[in-house]
Amino acid sequence: MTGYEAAKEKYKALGVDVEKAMETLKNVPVSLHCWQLDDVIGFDNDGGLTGGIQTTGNYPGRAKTPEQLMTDMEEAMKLMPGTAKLNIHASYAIFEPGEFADRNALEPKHFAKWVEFAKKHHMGIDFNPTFFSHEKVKNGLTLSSPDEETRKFWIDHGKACIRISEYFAKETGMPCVMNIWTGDGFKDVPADRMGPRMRYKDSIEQILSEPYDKNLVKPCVESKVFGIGVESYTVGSAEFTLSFAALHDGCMPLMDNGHYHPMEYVSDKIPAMLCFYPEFALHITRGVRWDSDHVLILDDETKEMAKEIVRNDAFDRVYMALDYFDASINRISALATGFRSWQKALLMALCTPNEMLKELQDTNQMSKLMVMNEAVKMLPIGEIWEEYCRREGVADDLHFFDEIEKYENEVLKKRI
Ligand code: RNT
Ligand code: ZN
Repeated sequence: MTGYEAAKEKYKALGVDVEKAMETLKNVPVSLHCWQLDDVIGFDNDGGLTGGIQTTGNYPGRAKTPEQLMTDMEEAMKLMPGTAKLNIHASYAIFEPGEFADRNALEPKHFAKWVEFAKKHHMGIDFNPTFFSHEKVKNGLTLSSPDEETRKFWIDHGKACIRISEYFAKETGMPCVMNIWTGDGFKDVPADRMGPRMRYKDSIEQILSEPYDKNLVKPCVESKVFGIGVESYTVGSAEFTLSFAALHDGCMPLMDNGHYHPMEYVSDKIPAMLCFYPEFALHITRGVRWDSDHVLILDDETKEMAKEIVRNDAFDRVYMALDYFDASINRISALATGFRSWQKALLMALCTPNEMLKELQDTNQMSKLMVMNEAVKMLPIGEIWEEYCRREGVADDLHFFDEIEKYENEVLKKRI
């Protein structure tokens, strides 16, 4: 009997079908963000990353051109089991030599190369208007700016992005989740907290008034508690975005688990949201003490979030996207490690005897529940993971880095 077969029997004794778990997992799309590979810089500006988020580190080999970014992503994808969906930002528009379009004038054609890439890899595409790293961010504000010209510019950007999202959905045959996040806020105590929020509300309403097919484009609004340089006040707070989504049909809320106070857990928010929202989106990341966007690893909260999606049977209601960026380590390793960690968390959740544990809770057998929860942690999930990687044709954990080292020596080190 192989290690996998022995492990499979152990799970079977608890009523878990690991074959079914692997089958389910490999078809669940997880949005893979291109921005880990170039430190969130994009191709439409040379001013670097500004606007409430920050990458740290200067590990060599950053992707500097669309070609490099795409090749790096392909390299990372060779190391990832499961199904990835491409996630890009408007700042990743690809222009012909000599061509340029500002954010308010972006068109589908500026993303044709991404569509080509997605089609080649049978991927859907998710999209994000980029409300940062641009000179028109005025005094830290975009959609909530009191300056009408500034606000209009960013509304027009949002509308252009709706049209581009619809183009992505039509081309790939998969709906496009379009996420609105702005870093709008204040460093110090504001004199008016409601005004910017009323303007933000109006701006998003104007963006969403752009005609689009609701089956193709899935807009969402991402909240945040604070950002770098905007420590005192964030316009798009949790209450703001949740209420906006609740009261605007077709607009989903997006929860990024780095965007709450450190003792607030998105794993606990997921089932609360499932009671009310037909669909919502997640940014899965790892905050270390704050919204530091560390690469996702298999830590307790990551596992707990996966459990809440799986045991509530919510794969078709929760849009899962990754969102981390670390510039201090090999970026391909970072991208693939985070994706694999989320796959592991989902696999563990799918291989958990959820029905049995729930029954213990419902019959108030809390002592036994604790014992069984601890027992489940020691089940041979590693064997199932290795089998899953084998079937998906990707390296196991112990050989994963060999590929990366090879690519680093042959490709990344040669980049200037
Ligand atoms: C920033 C938000 C946002 C970005 C990406 C690049 O705090 O999490 O989602 O990370 O849009
Ligand atoms: Zn995010």
